[in-house]
This record gives sequence, structure tokens and C-alpha cells, in this order.
Amino acid sequence: MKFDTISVIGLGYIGLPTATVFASRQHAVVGVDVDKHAVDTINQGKIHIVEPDLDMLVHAAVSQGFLRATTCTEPANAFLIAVPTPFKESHKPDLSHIEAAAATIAPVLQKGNLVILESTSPVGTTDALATWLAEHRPDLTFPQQAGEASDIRIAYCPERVLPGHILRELVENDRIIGGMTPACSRLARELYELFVRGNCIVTTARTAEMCKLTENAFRDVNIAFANELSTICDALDISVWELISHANRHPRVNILQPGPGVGGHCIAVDPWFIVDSAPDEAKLIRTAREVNDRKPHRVLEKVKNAAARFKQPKIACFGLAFKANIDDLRESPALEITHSLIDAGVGEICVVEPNIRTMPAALEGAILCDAERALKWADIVVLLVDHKEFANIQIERLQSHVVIDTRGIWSNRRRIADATTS
Ligand code: SAJ
Repeated sequence: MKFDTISVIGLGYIGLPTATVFASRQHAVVGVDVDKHAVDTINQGKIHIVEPDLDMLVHAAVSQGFLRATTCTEPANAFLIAVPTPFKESHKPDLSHIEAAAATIAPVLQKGNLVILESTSPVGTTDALATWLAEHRPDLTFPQQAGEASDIRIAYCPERVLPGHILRELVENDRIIGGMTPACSRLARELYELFVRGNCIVTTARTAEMCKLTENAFRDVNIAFANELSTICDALDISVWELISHANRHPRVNILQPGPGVGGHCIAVDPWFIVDSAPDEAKLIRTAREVNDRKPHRVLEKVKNAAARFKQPKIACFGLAFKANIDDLRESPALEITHSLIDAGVGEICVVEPNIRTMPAALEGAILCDAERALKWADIVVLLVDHKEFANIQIERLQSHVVIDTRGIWSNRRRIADATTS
């Protein structure tokens, strides 16, 4: 078989599910990560992240011998790189993890190997990866030197799965395959067709890189529209939730939901890669980022104003994750708001976050407790994440609190209740 062994570099939120899906189709997969704790956890058949059903699949793949994790790269037929691409100061992309991944796979590369970059990356990164690999291995030929005849095939194939639905979306979503040459695309497509049920669409590496950035910038701009509407509605004393629900009854209007800001490691980061590459052209994309980044400060001001009505305000923050029903706190506006409240000494703070067991170090000084206790204790309740556990809270339980609902899950129900009782 062409792909006797598949190696996945980076066993995080994308790499581990991808490695596991290949392994669950009975392909031998070696996962590589610099984090020894993650490697040991996976080799015990357990997981170090939260994603529905992933624990079961990893347990099965490891116990049947199809998935193994290690800290040292080993030879394979195909290498998939799924490492983080954060930004540095001034929102400049940080490609150091990709460069490090190139350095670790280069020594084990063999003629005929396929190297795929999945990490979200600025346009031109696949070419840079090919250059780094060629510098390490002058004995092999690469697509930028030998074109269709290259020893090593290289492609950019972005992941586009939604956290919380990763296992389903990995299989069902269409996949964009950006080979450096047509032969690179063909081989990459064969690899993904081992498990992808969606269409595998072939394009160039640069278009595939831009496609991934475009998808997330599109969502960011649309969320910014909703967030800007929410601040306009605050100023005009209109319920933004009611407004959006009415406007969305128009057949060609589909406004997203406002929130406390945009979090996660993707949407809050990727649009900056476009802005960095084309600063004079990407005006709307930059403004959307700025609108979304300002949103946590607006929520903070609202909470401060509410707290000013109490001598010793007790504030319960509901949710820390960057979105509903996950444990991921990366770039979370909820975390940022809670942290700023503690920092500014606005009052006593308690946090309700059903998806974590220990309070993050950054929130020292606040107590982690359950919803029941928080509701009994607090004067002010700030809903920051629409976790399913919070949606089930009876609105009668919130009658005696000042409620700041940044996601509209309680405000919506109050509105409906008000309408039916008046
Ligand atoms: N958000 C809102 N209002 C909304 C929708 C989202 O405030 O109406 C907020 C969320 O609360 C969260 C942030 O935006 O803080 C991002 O959440 P998300 O669900 O929009 O996206 P992610 O970051 O979980 O995943 C995105 C997805 N991209 C798109 O939908 C275009 C996913 O498909 C990508 O694979 C992923 O980024 C990624 O890895 O790039």
C-alpha cells in the first residue's frame, strides 16, 4: 500500500483527531508531539483535550495497535503537520512551530514521501516549508526545484473542522487540496480519500492557504456586524436579540449572534494573517478584528456600571471557555473579562465553568463553584458562555439578580416570557 505508515506532527485539537480517524480506518499512524505528557496520555489510550467521542476512538485505536505516540519523528510514507501558528507582536504570524516541524521530519524523509501542511498559515508558507526541507536535505529533490519529477511531494490542505464536532466534520466536510504541483495534489488527494466522504477539491497551495484564511475572516466580519449591532442597540435601548430574530426572517438576511467577543485560536487570529500580507487592501477585515477585540471592554464597562450600585458587589461569571460546550480557554473573551474584573477589584468574583476542574492560575483570587451556589451567593450574574448547563437554568432563579447576558440565552427567554404574560 502507498501509505503503510502515516505520521502526524502535532497532537492537539486537529492533529489527534486526524491521526485517530486514519487509525480507526486501520492505517498505522505514528503521532509526534513535543509534549511528553500528551504522548504518555495517548499511549495509555486516553486524551489530554476535550472533544466529544474522541476518547473512545483513541482508546480503540491505541489498544488495536493502529495508533502510537512518540516525541521523536520516525520514517513514514506521509507526514501531516498540524502545529500551532500563533501571532507575535504587531499581529505578525509566528511560523516557528512549522519551521521546527520541518527540522524534525527532514532527517527521516525518503524519496516518494508526501508532506502535507494543515496548520492555518499565511500565503506563501507552503513554499517556505519546501525551502526549509530542501535546505536540510540537499540529497533529495523538492517540487520548487524538480516540479512534477520531485522526490518529495508537498501540499497545503487546511483543516476546517468545528471544535465540538470535529470527528463528524473531518469525515463529512469538503477538503481543499493545494499541491505545489499536480502530482503533489494527486497524492495528497489519495491520502485524504482514505477517510474523507466530502469532495476533495484540487487547487494551488497559495489559493488553498488563502481559502482557509478567507473562511475565518468571513466569519469574523459577520460576527463583528452582530457585535456592532449589539452596541448600537444598547445605545438606542433596543433588544438586539429580538431585532436579529426579526431581521433574520427576511429570506436573504442571516445575521450571526453577538457575544462577549471572539475567541479561540482561529477566528481571532487568522484574519490578521491577511491584514499582515495586504495591509493597504484589507481594511474591512482589520476593522472587523478591531470591533470584535473591543467587545470584551464594553462588557467590562457594563459590569462595572452594574457593580457601582452595590457596596460590596458579589459577581458570578458564568463560563470561561471561548465558546459553548468545550473546555478550551484559548483566546477566550470570557477569561479576559473575568481576569479584568479581578484585576480592577470590581468586587468578589466567583466562576462557574462546568468543563474545567481547576481554576486557571490567571484567575487567582476567584472561586470556582457550581451554578446553584453561585446563584445563591451573587448579586450580579454575568453570562459569558452559552453552555448547555446554563441554558437549562430557570429564569425565575434569576429574578433577584442584576443579569448581564452577553449571549442572549436568558434575555431571549425573558422576552418570550414577558410577551406571554403581558
Ligand atoms: N461567535 C460569536 N457569534 C456567533 C458565532 C461565533 O460570538 O454567531 C464566537 C464564538 O463564541 C467564539 C468565536 O466566535 O468565541 C469563534 O467560534 P466559532 O464557532 O465561530 O469558530 P471556531 O473558532 O470554533 O472554529 C472556526 C470555524 N470556522 C468557520 O466557521 C469559518 C471552523 O470551521 C474552523 O475549522 C476553525 O475556526 C479553525 O480551526 O480555523
